[in-house]
Formats: sequence, structure tokens, C-alpha cells
Amino acid sequence: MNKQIILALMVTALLVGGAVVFTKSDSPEKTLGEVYSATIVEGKQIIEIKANSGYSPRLISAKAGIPTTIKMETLNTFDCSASLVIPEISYQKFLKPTGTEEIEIPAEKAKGTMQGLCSMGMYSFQIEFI
Ligand SMILES: [Cu+2]
Repeated sequence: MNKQIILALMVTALLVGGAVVFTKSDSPEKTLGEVYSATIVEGKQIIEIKANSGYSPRLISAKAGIPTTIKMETLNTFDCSASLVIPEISYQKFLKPTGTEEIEIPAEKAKGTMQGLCSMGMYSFQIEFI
């Protein structure tokens, strides 16, 4: 096998690895404090959150009093953010490592501040219904 090809593969692996490490360490700080708005499609409110070493976005602003669906997305999530608890709606579930879980919030529960947590309470997100 050509030595140059092997070298090129090694450099590529290093670059990709470096990018992954950089993205992972960068994203939690980037989303902290930023407020994301829920989207409304045909009268139904959708909130998309990614769970992987924490939740992103962590602060979501949503409209109160309308049926809301949280689409919780996991992608190779093997940390405890897959163990999700939303106390206000008595929700508790171990999410699949990869997939999308739809969590329904009835209109009457879509009010005030709703918090989601990993079961240990180290990661969290917050939805402000206004
Ligand atoms: Cu945890």
C-alpha cells in the first residue's frame, strides 16, 4: 500500500477527531443563555431538543395554552441525558441511544416554566411558556 495514502488517511482521522473534540467542548457554552423559539405548525407547537451530554437548546421560549410536542432527539447518546425526567408532566423515560422521542404536552400544562432534567439533575433545559 502506498505510504502517502496511509499518511493522508492518518491526517484525515486527526482532523476529524480534532473537529469532534472541538465541537463537543464548544457547543454547551454556545447554547447557554441563548433563547430559542418554538415553531408552530398547523396550530401545534413543536420544540426540538437534542440530548447528548446535556440538552440543546437549554432555554426555549414557547406559546402558552396550545398543544405542544417536544421532539427529543438522541444520536449516540450513552450518557445520562438519555434518562429524561419532566416533573411537571410526570414524564420519565430512558431514551433510545439514537432516535426521536415525541413527548406530548397537553394545552392545559403548557404554562409557566417547565423544566426537563436528566434523572441525576446534572443536565437540564427550560421551556418558558408565555
Ligand atoms: Cu445526569
